[in-house]
Amino acid sequence: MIRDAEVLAGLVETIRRFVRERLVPAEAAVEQSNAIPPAIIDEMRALGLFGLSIPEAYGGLGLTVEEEVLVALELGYTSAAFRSVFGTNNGIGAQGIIADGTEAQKQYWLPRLASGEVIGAFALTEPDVGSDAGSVKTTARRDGDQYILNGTKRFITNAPVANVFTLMARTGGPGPAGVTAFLVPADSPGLTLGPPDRKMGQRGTKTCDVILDNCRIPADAVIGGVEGLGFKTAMKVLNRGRLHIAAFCVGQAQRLCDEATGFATQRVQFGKRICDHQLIQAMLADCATETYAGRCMVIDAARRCDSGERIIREAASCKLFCSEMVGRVADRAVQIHGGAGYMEDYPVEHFYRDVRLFRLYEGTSQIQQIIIARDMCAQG
Ligand code: COS
Repeated sequence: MIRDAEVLAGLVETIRRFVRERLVPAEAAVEQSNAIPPAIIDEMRALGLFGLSIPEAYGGLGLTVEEEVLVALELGYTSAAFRSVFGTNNGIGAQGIIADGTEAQKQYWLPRLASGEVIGAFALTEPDVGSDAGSVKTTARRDGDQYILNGTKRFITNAPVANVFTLMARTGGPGPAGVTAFLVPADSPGLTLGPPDRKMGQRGTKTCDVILDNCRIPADAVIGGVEGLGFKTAMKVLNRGRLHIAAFCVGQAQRLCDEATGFATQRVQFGKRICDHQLIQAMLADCATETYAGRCMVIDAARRCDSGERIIREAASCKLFCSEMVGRVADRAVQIHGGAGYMEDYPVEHFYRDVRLFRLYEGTSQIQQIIIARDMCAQG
């Protein structure tokens, strides 16, 4: 749902310019330094990027899902590491509070997340708990007016810079119903961080373990104040997150299309530009067609979400198709570049590595297939 077409067009255009004029030129430096320049982070704050999806009542821009998807399509045009700076504040690090938090939790955390004063992160995955998210092993034991947390959370995006974690821990029996969501401040006694993860791609994105060793937090840190709802909170967060990731993948695919087309129109082999060779044309056309298909499906799913439809299956379908699609597009973009595509001098080299993650996080492709097929069978 687009609330005010003119205001949205202005926002999208501002973000488009920021991405293309400030972020794209900084990509190579981020690859080299494995860090986002602080000046760029300040500009992101000034643009309101930390609060895109946080309701206006709590200091954010309160974008509808369709508006958020249109912004994500623009953000996807540059290295994924840039989005990760503010991605968790809009997505997995804030949506749990927005969906299920108490009014006091919203009042305290959301304005701080929206301004970027506080960085939020989402701690669900553990060393032995990945796809089977309902089997969380981290424990939370009530002790008077506190909980005591024990366990390890793994691959937590933005953990090295986070101030607060939406963290899932077990308060009850086995399975999803025994999981509770907590808001755990990073400075809680007993919380420490592991060393930075060394990843295949997305250089500049910070992830590490979060270790809880008799970590004490106040009892009012339970999201929504009720135990046993944490798995459902996590699933709600992931539904919207999956749609956002899907739109971001389409943005990445668009960039890869443009890089491949730019190269193919310059490079000459066998006496003509390679874009005039039909086998190259086939790859370009497949890239453009699949990117367009992804764009259509994420906008459709976002509109359905804004109109109140249940979009669990659609969000999973978008995540599945768009993350797999951008992998194929990246592969073709490297192929069109030939040997040059394997060299760091061309952006397709790191995009190829970067996009591999989209098929893994916020639910693997196989998990999306399970969600889709289960939903189909349940509907009869
Ligand atoms: N949205 C809303 N509610 C959901 C949901 C969703 N996407 N998926 C499950 N639920 C609800 C179910 O309706 C069920 O509720 P009831 O108990 O009231 O019936 C409850 O949650 C338990 O669901 P289910 O029985 O389906 O749980 P499973 O243990 O079988 O697991 C999957 C379901 C596999 C879908 C879940 O574990 C999952 O998404 N895993 C991937 C985790 C992931 O994405 N990790 C990435 C790390 S975060 S970056």
